[in-house]
Amino acid sequence: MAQLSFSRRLRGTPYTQRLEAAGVKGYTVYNHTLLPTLIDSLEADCTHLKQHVQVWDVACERQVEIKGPDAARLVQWMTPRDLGKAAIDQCYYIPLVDETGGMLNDPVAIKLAEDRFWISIADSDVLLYAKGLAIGGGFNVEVFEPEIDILAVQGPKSDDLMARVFGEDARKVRFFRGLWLPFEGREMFVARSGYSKQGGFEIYLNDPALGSVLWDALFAAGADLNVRQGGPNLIERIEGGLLSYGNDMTRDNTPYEAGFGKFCGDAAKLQCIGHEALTRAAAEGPQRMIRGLKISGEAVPVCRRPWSVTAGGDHAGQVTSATWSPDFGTNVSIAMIEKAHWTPGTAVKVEAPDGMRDAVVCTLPFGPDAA
Ligand code: THG
Repeated sequence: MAQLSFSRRLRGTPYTQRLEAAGVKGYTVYNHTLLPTLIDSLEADCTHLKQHVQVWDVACERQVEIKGPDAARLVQWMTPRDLGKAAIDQCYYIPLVDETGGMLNDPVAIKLAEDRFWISIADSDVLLYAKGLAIGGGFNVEVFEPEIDILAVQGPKSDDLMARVFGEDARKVRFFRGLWLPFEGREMFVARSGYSKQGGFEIYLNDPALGSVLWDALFAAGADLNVRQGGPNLIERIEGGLLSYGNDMTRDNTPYEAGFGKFCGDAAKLQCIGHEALTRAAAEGPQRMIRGLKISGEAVPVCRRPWSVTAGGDHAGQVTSATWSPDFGTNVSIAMIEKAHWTPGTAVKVEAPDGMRDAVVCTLPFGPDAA
């Protein structure tokens, strides 16, 4: 397999040296930044995550800061999620959509003050988009990328590890809320969030010089908790139904197709970008939607481009993420499935690179009872 060429454009993080010293085996590129995806093996990484606690370099989840008198108005213009009652230090999963109602990103937004937000972005260039909107629309805001490098602590022993490093207050952080907790004489935003279903925290490190200090503190405090380095795990995230922007949904999809209807307010009232298209899409109802698919046969290869899904010879959708799940004893996948075939239990065929396979539509997240 060909290698990636490294350069300044492919950004490292304050944790990269530590990752490499600990023997990281694989990266992907996310927001032009290295993101570790393989430590030992996908299966061993997944099993460890479900049993212990892992430290993840997710500094690639870059922050777009929007600050100033028009900050709240600009953020609300960018998303159909109603942020009217948003509380300070709370996190909100917000679809960003364009004028056609197409998804541009699915970030976590944090309201830090009435006039200050972080948009913790998935893999697309929201900084440029927000700057364009602010400049073109005459918003009185600053839009910039602050020096914030998230380190995630994920897994069932996360509370114990965090309490040892950040104090007992860490246990009080509620889901999708944050507290400013002390570390090395600074206060850092610590939220109960992260890209796994195993529970955990995200530490918004605000001094890159403290990156290896924080890393070392977590590993020193967690030796008896079997702490290990990790990263977003393909198996765990597909089982848990966590979507990946650019893979499972793109600009071609509305938030309703992505299953984000619950994160959309009344688009017409919000006057957000795309409100006309979204109002029409909501009235018509989606024609396709995100689903799980259990795919038969032995372990599937990596899904590098969408795999066609058919039913009785008709187009029924596409698989965009897939992997073998040791815990469920089957291949699990995330797919965009057309309305005529999206009922859980529907039998379909998947055109995998190594041949046709039988598959069954099911709900997300995957569970022992999923159809
Ligand atoms: N954390 C932070 N920023 C991020 C991510 C993150 N930016 C990029 C990417 N991940 C955005 N994607 C997601 C996808 C799912 C979730 C968060 C970010 C997530 N979803 C919860 C779930 O599905 O169980 C529910 C969220 C809710 O109920 O509001 O956590 O991981 N900082």
